[in-house]
Amino acid sequence: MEPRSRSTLYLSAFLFFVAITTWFVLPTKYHYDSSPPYATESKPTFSAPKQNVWAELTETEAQDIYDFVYAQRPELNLVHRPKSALENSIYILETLRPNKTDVVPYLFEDGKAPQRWAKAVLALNVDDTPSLVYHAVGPLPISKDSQILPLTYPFNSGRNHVKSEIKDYAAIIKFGDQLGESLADITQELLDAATDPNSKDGLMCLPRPSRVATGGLVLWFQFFRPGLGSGGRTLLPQGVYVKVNATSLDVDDWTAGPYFYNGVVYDDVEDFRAAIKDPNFKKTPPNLDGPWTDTENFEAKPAGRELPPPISIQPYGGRYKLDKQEKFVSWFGFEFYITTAQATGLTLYDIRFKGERVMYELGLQEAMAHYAGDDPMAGGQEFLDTFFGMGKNMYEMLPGYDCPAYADYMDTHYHMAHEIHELPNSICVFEYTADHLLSRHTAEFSVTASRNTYLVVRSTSTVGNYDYAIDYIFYMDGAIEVKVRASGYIFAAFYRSNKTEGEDEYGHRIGDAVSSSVHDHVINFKADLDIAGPTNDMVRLALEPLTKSYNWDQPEVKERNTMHLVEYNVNAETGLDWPKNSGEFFLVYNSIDRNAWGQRRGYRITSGTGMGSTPHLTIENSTTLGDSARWAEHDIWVLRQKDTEPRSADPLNYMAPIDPIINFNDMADGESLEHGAPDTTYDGDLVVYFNLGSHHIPHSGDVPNTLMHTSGSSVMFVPHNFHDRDPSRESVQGVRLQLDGKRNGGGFRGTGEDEDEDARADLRTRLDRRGGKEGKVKAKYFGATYQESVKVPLEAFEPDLEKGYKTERHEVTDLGFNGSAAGVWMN
Ligand SMILES: *[C@@H]1O[C@H](CO)[C@@H](O)[C@H](O)[C@H]1NC(C)=O
Ligand SMILES: *[C@@H]1O[C@H](CO)[C@@H](O)[C@H](O)[C@H]1NC(C)=O
Ligand SMILES: *[C@@H]1O[C@H](CO)[C@@H](O)[C@H](O)[C@H]1NC(C)=O
Ligand SMILES: *[C@@H]1O[C@H](CO)[C@@H](O)[C@H](O)[C@H]1NC(C)=O
Ligand SMILES: *[C@@H]1O[C@H](CO)[C@@H](O)[C@H](O)[C@H]1NC(C)=O
Ligand SMILES: [Cu+2]
Repeated sequence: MEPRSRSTLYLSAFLFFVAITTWFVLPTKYHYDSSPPYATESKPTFSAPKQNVWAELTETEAQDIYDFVYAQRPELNLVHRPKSALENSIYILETLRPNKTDVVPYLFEDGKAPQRWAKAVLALNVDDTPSLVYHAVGPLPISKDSQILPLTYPFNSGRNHVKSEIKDYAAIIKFGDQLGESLADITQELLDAATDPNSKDGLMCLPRPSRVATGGLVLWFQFFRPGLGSGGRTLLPQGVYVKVNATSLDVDDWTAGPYFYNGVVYDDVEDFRAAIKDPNFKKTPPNLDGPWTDTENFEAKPAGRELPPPISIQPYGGRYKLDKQEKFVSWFGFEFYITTAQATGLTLYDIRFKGERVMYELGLQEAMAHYAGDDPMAGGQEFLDTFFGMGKNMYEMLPGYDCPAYADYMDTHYHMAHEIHELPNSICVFEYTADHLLSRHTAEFSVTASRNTYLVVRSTSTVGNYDYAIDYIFYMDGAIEVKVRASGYIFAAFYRSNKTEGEDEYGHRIGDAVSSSVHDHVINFKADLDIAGPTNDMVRLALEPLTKSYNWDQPEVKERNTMHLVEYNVNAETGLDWPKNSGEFFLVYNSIDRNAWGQRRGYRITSGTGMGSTPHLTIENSTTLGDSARWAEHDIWVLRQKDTEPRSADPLNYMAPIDPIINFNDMADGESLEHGAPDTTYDGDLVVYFNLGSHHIPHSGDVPNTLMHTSGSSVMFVPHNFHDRDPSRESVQGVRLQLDGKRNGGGFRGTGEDEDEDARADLRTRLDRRGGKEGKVKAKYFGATYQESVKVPLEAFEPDLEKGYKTERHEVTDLGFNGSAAGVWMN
């Protein structure tokens, strides 16, 4: 790995916080696990029941694969670290996740572990065009039986490669620098600055690539101020745009122009220069950097800021079990494995609740941000963030801030361009007790309350300007929530002051010369539901208005306006949108299993605890996206499970939107979901894809950064007749206060002398009788309580971040092709 310089800027923020040591009285018993929250050694006592067959490649495996591929493919002249896109190399190396068909016998039928294979993305120069080519290498460990095969089965295009029109990323950046420098007179006049990529005040001239239907590559360059202090460059677009015809593979053939400024298109640079010299030329104010882009205010002293806020502690230790080696988690009946991939970050596998299957797989597929606007940058801008790597950009968590100080952390590793990269403490696992209850009830002589404690698995991916915090949350009733919150800098548009009509058509003005730039975030997840087993049905259970005459209503009420349940089967693969007025329940039922009441055992899929219903893409048939992200067009999809359709998207779709390597339309193609006789070819195993995200209309409060509560969205999977009763009753912790009742009634009976014998007998089996006469209230706890005072070490609420933070430099992507799935060019 490269040597890295320590970023002191990042940590200095925390020096401001005043640590206050708190001593609780009577530290008679010291339960607190005082190992630092960054400790990586796993508790040796717990191990996963099976091997994590989805686990990322080990360093040894990767090394063996590199050696094998170099030896087997000498004709490719593979280099370790390419200096240009025309050198051949093994770009990405990671686990090729085994087919579900091969894993299920291992997990559930004592079958043998599936073969282990690797996925290698080779960066190859094919006919002088850089291409990324998927291969499968295996079985592992490398032996005489191992092979290198083209990997095509996961891609419904039938191809295993995508061509890159970006032959030479460094040349594009250099072209932009030179273009910017050649326009120094213009930028001085309009923006009061010149292009200088090496100066902290110099402009940058950066491209938005776009592949046009005619087959050519067009780059729209725009000037940006660098925003070095904060990283806030995306708030600083400058409103001067240049189109570059980059169709030719030879950069010397590229041509610049037309130019766009203040709503006017100029054919070439001479027209532009002439117009500027015209006394009637209308300038629009530039978008200058300043304290407004700073993320922190270290100076503000409103009342209250001198004290730190309340935080959560965990004095007696966690109740989950973690096998860090196998990345296996067990908590109050939930069990699952975790793995990671460079493109998609975390995926959870084999999620069970109280021994029963709930999901085979749950994980991110793609994260899109799609913009709109009347300028050449915002008007065609769209990001598919797996291309930049939602896993590769999963940076270290800040203990005490990203996750509670007591959280457990796991590292991730990935293999790229013949290097192993470590992302330390990039996954955290912790329990948290909400500030609100899971259940409560007050009766005449009693009150009962159950705490809402849940388990969170969290990671944060920073893709350029945006940070996505992704949570998988497990609740004691068997519910599972997937939640995404985003923060960071919006990608703003330049605001032209000559706008007169429609000035708020694509966002709000949020500064002197900056518009908030409306965009849709649509973030796709896969949930391979196996509700009590793989054979499932999906239904829409609708609550519909009804006008009906009931015989018991006669003669007074001839017809009653009321409502009732109507069930609709989902018989074929389709996309669904959240119903109006939440008027339908989307349910996945086991096809055979019933609960004690004869009801099909199921889970409901519902929009969860976010800013409202989770959205899909507003745009129909997006010009920019082509066929690269058709999953964004509805909220929920239900499809047949197939080994040949492991994912809804591929990162390389970003490079070939018109002819993507995976076209989701061809996956969701209306195949029947009916199963059993007479058609026995389909076993009823279905997969759900769902979208999180937001229609983001940023406003003045998104500056400097978008806030996590306004960007939050979630989908929940909630048991629906899955059990006979609420299973959380066995797990929750709470209290029942029994008041000194003197008579029957009130929901729970009192203990008065006037009760008849039967009622008293019943009561004795349910409650301890109140003891002596000393108090009026008896508190009866279910689950353990805190028993003694504890001494809480400072680390438990204010981790020493200067000591614990391991990362020395974040290799955050610049949203260019360099460092994306399209290649990395070390120079
Ligand atoms: C996984 O399934 C696909 C599609 O059936 C098949 O082509 C491939 O060989 C399988 N992989 C392994 C390792 O068996
Ligand atoms: C591309 O990224 C690599 C790795 O971060 C870096 O060393 C190199 O300087 C970058 N090249 C350009 C042209 O930005
Ligand atoms: C772009 O440049 C190519 C040559 O590199 C040329 O063939 C093509 O006509 C140009 N396109 C336009 C729209 O000028
Ligand atoms: C202002 O912008 C509009 C397009 O939004 C353009 O048609 C017009 O020519 C511009 N006016 C000036 C004076 O730049
Ligand atoms: C989108 O494409 C579909 C299928 O070709 C078509 O039916 C629909 O009218 C299109 N909508 C728009 C707005 O282009
Ligand atoms: Cu946004």
